[in-house]
Amino acid sequence: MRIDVVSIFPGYFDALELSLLGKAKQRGLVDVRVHDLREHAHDKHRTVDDTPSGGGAGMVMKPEPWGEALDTILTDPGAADEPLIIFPSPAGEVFSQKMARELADEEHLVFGCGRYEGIDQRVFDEYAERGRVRLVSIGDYILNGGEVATIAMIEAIARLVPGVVGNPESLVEESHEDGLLEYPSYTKPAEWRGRAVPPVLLSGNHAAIATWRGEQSIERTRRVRPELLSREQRGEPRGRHAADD
Ligand code: 6GU
Repeated sequence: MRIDVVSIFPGYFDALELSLLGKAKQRGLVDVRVHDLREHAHDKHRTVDDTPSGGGAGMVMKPEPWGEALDTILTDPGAADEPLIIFPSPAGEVFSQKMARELADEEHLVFGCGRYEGIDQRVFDEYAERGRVRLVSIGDYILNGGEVATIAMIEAIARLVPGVVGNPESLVEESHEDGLLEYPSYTKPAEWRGRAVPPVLLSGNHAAIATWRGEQSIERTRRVRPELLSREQRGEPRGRHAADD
């Protein structure tokens, strides 16, 4: 998978060199390239923002550096025919494990990280007319820019690319993969500070362990995230539910 990122703070993405993602990069499973938007600003101060048309607080990112940066990426010989451009934005559709699975099937993703009050709307309109564009939020709170959101999305997507996570079984047992939160985990010692590992986990009875884990998942989801449960799991008459998709 090829991933290009455009940002005025390329240093944020040094974090992608660490751990699993760094290894996946080294092994050529994900090819991440980070571009400094200011390389595409040609005045003396390499200006990327300006005052909002119509007035108001804050600054808006100018369209010209964005156009030049994105055109450079899209015309690179290594680019896919139809890359998907993602603009992280609190005004976008909300990122989820389901979206991560969809995006992990893409050949080429381009993330355009806005700062300030956002990017001139004509940039979205231009690239939506020429190809595929999605505005994506990582939740209902405000960050100062798209960089941290992009790192979160790249981590969630890249770990679903075949080969990135060593044991693919660990992917299916996680929170959100089956629409439920994950059951609690324990390891040795069997007792720590007077707290025992639940005896069923030491019983060797694999069916009983699977049943216990399933019950724990549903109980935890009901307590912390009841909206994730289907009507059936909540004990209501059956109807369609997003978790069944
Ligand atoms: Cl994608 N960007 C910003 N600036 N804030 C956010 C966000 C994105 N998702 C949630 N908050």
